[in-house]
Amino acid sequence: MIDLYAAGTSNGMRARIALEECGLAYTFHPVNLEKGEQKTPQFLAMNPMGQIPVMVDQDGPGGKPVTISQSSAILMYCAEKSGKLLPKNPANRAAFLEALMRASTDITPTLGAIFNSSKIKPDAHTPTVNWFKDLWKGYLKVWDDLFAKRKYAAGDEFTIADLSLYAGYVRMKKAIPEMVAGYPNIERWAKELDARPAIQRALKF
Ligand SMILES: N[C@@H](CCC(=O)N[C@@H](CS)C(=O)NCC(=O)O)C(=O)O
Repeated sequence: MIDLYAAGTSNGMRARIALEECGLAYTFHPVNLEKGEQKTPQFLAMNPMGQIPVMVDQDGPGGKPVTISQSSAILMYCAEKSGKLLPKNPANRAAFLEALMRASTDITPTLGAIFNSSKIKPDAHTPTVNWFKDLWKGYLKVWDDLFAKRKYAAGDEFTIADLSLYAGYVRMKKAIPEMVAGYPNIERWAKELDARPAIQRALKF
């Protein structure tokens, strides 16, 4: 029995997409971030950082319960538990780890910086927002060039690196569509992922 506590942010989507794509049954518990539900004593007992997503697996390794936060840790956990979406060829592991970290640690924090600095004080932060927007565009240009040569984020195999990147991409596309426009190879890749039933189920927040 797995419980997922999340909201429809890129980090929340990343975790939910992982569960759906790995075929793991779970109960979804929506967390209202505006109401501060991530700061209640009950939530902080699961994740003292007071942030979503959090996953609780009553049937962790050795049959013991596991509580885990950090969207990319949840991605890895789901992939390892299900034996899915990790590179089969060990020679591809370095490229896989690189793609996963690029997607998880470059894309989502930059997206967060753009959203949060525009939200907090839009006028005062224009140069800051623009700096992060240029950073984002630079990252997407590199991904676009990569997708000209490879089918998926880490090469020929579809892995959780794709899921991580997709969560950030799709969140930005919904919020500021022009930030993902003009990258034809990314669009080709995203279109394929858009059509995956597991991803469609996961995005219904
Ligand atoms: N590095 C963490 C970041 C988690 C995070 O930033 N969660 C945000 C939503 S995307 C959150 O819960 N924000 C509410 C808050 O900080 O109070 C991850 O990958 O899961």
